[in-house]
Amino acid sequence: MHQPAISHLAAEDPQIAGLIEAEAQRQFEKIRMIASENYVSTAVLEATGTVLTNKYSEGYAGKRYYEGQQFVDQIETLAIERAKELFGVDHANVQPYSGSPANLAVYLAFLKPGDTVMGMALPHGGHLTHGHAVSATGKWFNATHYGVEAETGRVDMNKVREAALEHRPKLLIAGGTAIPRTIDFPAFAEIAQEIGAILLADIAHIAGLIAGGAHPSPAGYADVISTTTHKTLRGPRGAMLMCKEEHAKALDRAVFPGLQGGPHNHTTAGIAVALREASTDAFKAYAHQVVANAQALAAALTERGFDLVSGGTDNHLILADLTPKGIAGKPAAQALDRAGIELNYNTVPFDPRKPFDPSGIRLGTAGLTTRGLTPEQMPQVAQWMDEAIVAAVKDDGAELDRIAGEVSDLLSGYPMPGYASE
Ligand code: DSN
Repeated sequence: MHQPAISHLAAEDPQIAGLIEAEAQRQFEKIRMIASENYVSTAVLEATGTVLTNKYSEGYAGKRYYEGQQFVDQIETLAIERAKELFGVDHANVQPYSGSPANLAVYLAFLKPGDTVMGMALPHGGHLTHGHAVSATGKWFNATHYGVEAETGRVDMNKVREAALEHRPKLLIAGGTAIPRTIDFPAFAEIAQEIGAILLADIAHIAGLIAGGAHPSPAGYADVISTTTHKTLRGPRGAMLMCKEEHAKALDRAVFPGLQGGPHNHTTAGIAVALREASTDAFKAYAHQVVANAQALAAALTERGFDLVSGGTDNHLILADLTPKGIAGKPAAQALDRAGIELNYNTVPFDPRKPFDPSGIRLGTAGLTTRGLTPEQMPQVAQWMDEAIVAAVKDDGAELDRIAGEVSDLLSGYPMPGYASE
């Protein structure tokens, strides 16, 4: 059953309630390894499902356009103060609806259409909003990109510097969505300083690792830090922007009234709760365990002949090229899902295949670590993955179902916040 219970919903709308219950059970039974997903705490779930959803609050604490902000102001201020403390920044804005609007606010704050930006290429691990051609950021700005080296799967900071000196972007972006290695924020800052660019560190994937001390922080190096709140940070779906004091006004204005209307107050409350959780010793241990699990899983996959981009991982994320396994990413991801192992197909750097049918898979350990799995169990996870891929190649559905049963048996012993097995 979903926790907190959804009995009112079940009475009012059994169809939707039934689907939510089914989703809760699905999340309980699967090893969820989509690298951008996690399980929020029951406290975060409760905060996001409250009467705060009834309230409009355009503006910022103390300067709202509607009355009745006595409590919302306090909630948003708490979220901001917790973010500032946790990440060691001068200023935080907790209103962006999600990562893409948060990044767009940075463009609005610092750039004019047509200005040059430079981010990591999407097929090399960047994000759509880092100037990809199909994104508004690629259509309205002059986007240039850096990537990883074919031999190492890693970014060569000398090449980033050369490209930055050639293109002289006004905005340089560090970070992305499929980067298994430590991001060198000091080196990015040095380059940004040399060319007079604003440095944006997009830490959406690694925010929880940074909060827990398991990845170096961009605070003190980047002009602006953007992050979603729902990945390794383990909060509700939302985003934050953090910056040095000198950029606070420009960023706040870009978020509201530049791009958004009223903030989602129920999400703000959930973010505040998640930030408090992320400041605990238990969360620090969690962040380090996420990395330990990813490294143990990477080692076990390598032993089984998986070709990992960059040869392993420093964080929560693993990117594998399945070409040596004789299967493309999409059919593999579909077979793994049937086998109870959820991840996504993904392009790998220099992928000869198309993004909708690429060569690789991307996986992460934030969710399975929240469930309580440990490095000792990662060889078993790698074995199931390997067996499922062999079964997919042979089109052996029965074998996939056998693995799904074993996965579900294992996970039945690991509680999931938000769900109570009957
Ligand atoms: N969808 C997110 C991810 O999976 O990394 C990025 O926006």
